[in-house]
Amino acid sequence: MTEAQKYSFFLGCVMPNRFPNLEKSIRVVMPMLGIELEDLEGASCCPAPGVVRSFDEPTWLALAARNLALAEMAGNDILTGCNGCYGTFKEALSEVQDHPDRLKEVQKVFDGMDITFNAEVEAKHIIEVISNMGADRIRELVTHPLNGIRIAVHYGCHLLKPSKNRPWKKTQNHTFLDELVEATGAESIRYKDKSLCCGAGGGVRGSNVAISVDIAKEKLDNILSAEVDCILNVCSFCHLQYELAQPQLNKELGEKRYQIPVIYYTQLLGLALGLDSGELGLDRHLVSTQPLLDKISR
Ligand code: 9S8
Ligand code: 9S8
Ligand code: COM
Repeated sequence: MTEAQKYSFFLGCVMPNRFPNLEKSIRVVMPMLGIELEDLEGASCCPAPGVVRSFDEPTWLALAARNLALAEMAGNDILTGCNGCYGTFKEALSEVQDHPDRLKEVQKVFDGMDITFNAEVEAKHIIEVISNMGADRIRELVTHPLNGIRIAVHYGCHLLKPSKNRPWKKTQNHTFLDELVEATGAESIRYKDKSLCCGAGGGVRGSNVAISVDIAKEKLDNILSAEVDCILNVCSFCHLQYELAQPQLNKELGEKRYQIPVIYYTQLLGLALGLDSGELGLDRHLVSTQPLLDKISR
């Protein structure tokens, strides 16, 4: 094995404030893969691409550059577990790298602030780092294969788009995440409109919850028809949407139709590495993960 890779871990807003259980699963599992996480002191909101950039692009760029600069000054690349944060960093980086005048513009904002930024840092998603290790390597590490577990994989929009500054193959039919899921022994199940948005991003959940939940309902209905044991995501905002939309829809319906456990990739991988469900924060979900855990322990 090559020497441990080290990253500045960027939390974003949703994970530490709403889902510290996901953060914990990342902090426990990544070191088991030889990835060291260093805290990024002083980080702010990324800021959210669909929200802040839509209102004030120069402010979005300067704040994103400041977070990137903190990692650059620490001598690390920046690592995030949220697709939205990933989108902001990828797009802010390509903006300043492709347009020297925009780099100068943010450097001017940092004048007198003890911040140096040369846009030399890279931004990675947790899934990108794991995917670069390869599904075969993950399969070798698995000690508790999750055979018989049926999973609906949700990639999320910002992980993949716009494709011009994403590292993945240019296709509408991505498989890298399904491969990483199947490396745990579980099965990734096809379902209708898999690449559809969860309905949360682009500021939709923030501005109109009813529309946002209606989109989520369409996804959830398709996932229900596929008869899976859980939804798997790699984005703290998609996670929030699937966790919150299900109880809300049940309340509106007056029946418990939507009870699909929603889990994050490092939680799934952690189970396959033999970690305890509590250690992975699986006991802290809004939609109970118990049916999934019961099936795994059978
Ligand atoms: S930070 Fe502030 S709101 Fe959020 S989680 Fe992900 S996107 Fe970036
Ligand atoms: S899908 Fe459409 S925009 Fe997004 S990445 Fe996370 S939240 Fe769900
Ligand atoms: C989605 C983030 S992950 S945002 O709502 O598009 O900013």
